[in-house]
Amino acid sequence: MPDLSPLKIKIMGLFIISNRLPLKVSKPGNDFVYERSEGGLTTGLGSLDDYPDKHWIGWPGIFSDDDHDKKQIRTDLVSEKLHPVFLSEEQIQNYYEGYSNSMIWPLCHYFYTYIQYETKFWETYQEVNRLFCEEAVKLIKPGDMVWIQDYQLMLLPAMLREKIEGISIGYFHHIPFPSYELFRVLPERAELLKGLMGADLIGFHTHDYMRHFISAAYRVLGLDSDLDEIHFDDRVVHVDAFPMGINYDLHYNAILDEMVQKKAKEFRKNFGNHKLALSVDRLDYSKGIIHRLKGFAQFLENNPEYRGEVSLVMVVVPSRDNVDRYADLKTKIDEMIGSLNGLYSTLDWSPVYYFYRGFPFEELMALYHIANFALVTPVRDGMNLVAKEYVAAKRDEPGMLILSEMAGAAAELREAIIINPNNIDEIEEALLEALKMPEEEKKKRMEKMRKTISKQTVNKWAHDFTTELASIKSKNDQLQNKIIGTVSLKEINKSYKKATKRLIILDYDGTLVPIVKNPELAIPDKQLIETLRFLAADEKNIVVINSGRDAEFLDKWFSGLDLNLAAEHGAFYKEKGKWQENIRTKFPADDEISDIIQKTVDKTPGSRIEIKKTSIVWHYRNCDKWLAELRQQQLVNALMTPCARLNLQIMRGNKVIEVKTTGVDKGIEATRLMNADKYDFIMAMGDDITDEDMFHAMPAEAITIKVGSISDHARFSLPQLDTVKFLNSLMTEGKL
Ligand code: GDG
Repeated sequence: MPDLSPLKIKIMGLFIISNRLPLKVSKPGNDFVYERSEGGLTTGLGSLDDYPDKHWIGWPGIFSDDDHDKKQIRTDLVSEKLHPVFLSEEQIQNYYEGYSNSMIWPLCHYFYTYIQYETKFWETYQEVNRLFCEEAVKLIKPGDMVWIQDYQLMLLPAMLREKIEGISIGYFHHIPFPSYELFRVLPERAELLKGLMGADLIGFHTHDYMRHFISAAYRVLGLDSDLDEIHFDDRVVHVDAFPMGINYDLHYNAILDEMVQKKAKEFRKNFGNHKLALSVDRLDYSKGIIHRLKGFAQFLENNPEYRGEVSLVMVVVPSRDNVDRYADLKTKIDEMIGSLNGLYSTLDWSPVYYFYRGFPFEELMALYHIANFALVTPVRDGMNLVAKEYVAAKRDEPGMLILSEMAGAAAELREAIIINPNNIDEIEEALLEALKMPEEEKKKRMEKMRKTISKQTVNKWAHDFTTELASIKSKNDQLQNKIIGTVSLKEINKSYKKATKRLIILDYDGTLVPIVKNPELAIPDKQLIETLRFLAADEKNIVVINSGRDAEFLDKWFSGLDLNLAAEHGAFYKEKGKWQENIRTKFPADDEISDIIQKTVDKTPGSRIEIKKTSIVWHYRNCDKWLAELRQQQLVNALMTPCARLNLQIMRGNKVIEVKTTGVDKGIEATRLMNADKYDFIMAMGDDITDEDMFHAMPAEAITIKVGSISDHARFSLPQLDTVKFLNSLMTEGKL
């Protein structure tokens, strides 16, 4: 979690980029008519008062081949800070209906078999993402913040990062992010993930989606994460959950509006006295409409006393019904409702009131308000705002929400009656439970849910996201500033040259040689040996290799050079050709610790044990990540008590768990070296947590360098492992 303390950010422009602009454009006569669409997103983003200069980039929702018309639309919208990206019918067909809605959408909703793949879908998806990028490049300046919305634009973050420097980029995924087993199905899985990695912050509705994404980044791109941070190139990409909310006041107060009240009365009168279960969704297979109808049919069949008492009011908003899959779904819904109504309807009661059309906002609010229950049964849903809107719009009236556990909203609305929509019995039972629930209980549960959603509003969602994005940007900037470039190299060179006595401490694995799967193969090459020889030949220099390796290994490769060596994380050091002990506590002679570690090795393929004089190490570089994480926790738990008893410390390193004697670390050795003489240039280079002990032990003016990644703990970083090149340029004042 990044530091969210108030930031001194210079507020620049905020650019929202989404597939659609928040408006409808039409041309009934000679002139264009623009109608603003006031969805939740528009409200949330509109509330971001910290950013007065807000722009929106997106498709205007109208096709035109006429340049004059396009120019006109652009001119009309620019004063509203809306910037159109014009797309052809074919582009919308292939990028939106095609790749977005026939590949990504079914996959993210676990409808693997519904995928339809055509090469031109993917080609157009890339082309349209590029068009969005081109429009954005014309408008966005360094320092601006960009917030990209949803799965139609997954390639855009990386495209923008490449084109414009110094911007902060956020991406929010409104739909579920599936488990790796599903995501791996996508032929372009790596490209999509790399596209997203261009962002500084990637947001999801729930922690589950976030977890799936981090796992996909590891399995597809091999990217390691540290909790919610993924290291990518020389940046940190943050991943977090931001559950989207609604405009709470608007929905809570809706019934105070005269028009809504009028409609509510009218509807109540027309529906008669029976109880109403309400559902509102777009026509989509993910929404569980068929499951709901089956559940309701079973409820009526098994509980005849409720026939004539309870109706299902179903609002299905038309969507994509020119696509076969959707047309089939519609036919199935029509048939099921037809047969259900045919079977049970009476002259004054219908089991299902079915509306295949959208309702004006006031009517929708009236329906929410009079409905006794909301029956929300998606088989997968990113969040589901309808559930939240219903709870708010009921105001203080008792109502009840029946909610699928497959909706993101279920993570927050725990007081709802939670069901698995695939279990038709559960839908029937939930209806019975809701019908029989005492009024007081309903009121209590609805109130608790109202409290939750009144806090987590859409405005808070937008504010939380942008605040975190700004904070991450400033953290990434700080980290970027640490990367050794021309300016900092010059500075380091200057103090190197000026110095009369220098202490240079170098870690070995991951600093002088790359980390490889088999540590025996990590041996120094000729170039490294020559560089070290050259460095040590300067009589002003004391050069030390301070490593976790044992004395034998270091002697084998470095005894021919005029270097000081320190082995086993500072437990032993070699000076003037002789090994000395730095150990304060001896490692116990019995086998208790090695037995525990050996057991872990036996059940973890790819891992191994290393027994050194002062420590025993469990290496897991070659293991499956998930299994290694599990075993790591188990091992630390198992080691805790014996280590406390034997006065040993457990240390987590880079893909290792090391048990060692207390009071010895690389920092102790660095301190010993610094106390042994006076230096006017002290430098330490290292790549992992054990090296940070050295960094901490050093005075503030020392040159501490993190190699291979970026770090909070070192003054500088060399994100690529090019220590040899760096050391050479240090000595020769050359370039990096
Ligand atoms: C995607 C994700 C995620 C519906 N019918 C009418 C109407 N609506 C409004 C509702 C609500 C919105 O549409 C639907 O929002 P959902 O969240 O339920 O679903 P998606 O549109 O699929 O949205 C979803 C969401 O993004 C946000 O991140 O929650 O999981 O799929 O606001 O009120 N509005 C009016 N008449 C209707 O007939 N006026």
